[in-house]
Amino acid sequence: MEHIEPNNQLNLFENNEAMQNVLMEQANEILDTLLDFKAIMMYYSAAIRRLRTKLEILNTEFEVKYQRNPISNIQSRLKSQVSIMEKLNRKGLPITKESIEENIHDIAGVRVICSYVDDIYRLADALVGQDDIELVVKKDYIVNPKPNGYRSLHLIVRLPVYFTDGTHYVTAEIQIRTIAMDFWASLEHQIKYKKKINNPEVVAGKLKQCADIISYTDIMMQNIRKEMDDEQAEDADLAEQLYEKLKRFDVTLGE
Ligand code: 0O2
Repeated sequence: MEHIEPNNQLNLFENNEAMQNVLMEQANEILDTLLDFKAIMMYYSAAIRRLRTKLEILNTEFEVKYQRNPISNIQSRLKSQVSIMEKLNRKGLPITKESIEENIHDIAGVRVICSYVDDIYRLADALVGQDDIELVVKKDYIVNPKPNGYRSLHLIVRLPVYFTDGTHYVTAEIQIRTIAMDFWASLEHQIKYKKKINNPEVVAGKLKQCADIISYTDIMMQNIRKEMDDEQAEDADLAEQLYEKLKRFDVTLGE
């Protein structure tokens, strides 16, 4: 074994200690960054919970007033850290707390699935009309579908979330679409990420055709429902009207 003079041993020890300090400082910085990131994600997670509650309350209100749930299902997700990094990289943006908050608007994502197209707009208007919701961007892919046939109403909203250190304003993306539009989008999404597709143009053509059929069906279904609603309103005698009112008492208020 190599013999180290006592003086050199001391140097080595000091060097090791200095090295350890540098590593500890670096680890400290990395942990601070990660904790910053965790705090941001906590704000977005809180925003999702606030939005879900708002949507659930609107759903109950519609049920009490009109005996019909506009919302069939609510899904939500927090964008993964890897996806956030990928998106920033793709856009050539720096990976910092500020850059994330400024440029990525879909970290908090809420998808609302409705039965009918008119419910989508009624719900969107009711939500955006609330005092603490600011509409940042609205993309109406129902009126203006994407060339591939994608239909959905996208809202980027900004809302406050309250913590002990104050109020934080965060953005969230809300996608609102019908059950049929959602069915289409999930298949199209799966196909998009498939590595090998035989005849991609043929598949794209078929998907576009399905999207158009779905859009037609959505409108037909909505018209049938409206006709039924109108008939019911016109024909109901007093006994039926009383029965309809009594049914409202059965609505679960979500307490
Ligand atoms: P994921 O995995 O669903 O989150 P931006 O987000 O603003 O940078 P863009 O394209 O301007 O990008 O936003 P846009 O058009 O509002 O679309 C955002 C999201 O809508 C997508 O998120 C999808 O969820 C959905 N979407 C948009 N176009 C399509 C489509 O053609 N097919 C399907 N199936 N979904 C679509 P991400 O981040 O792409 O993916």
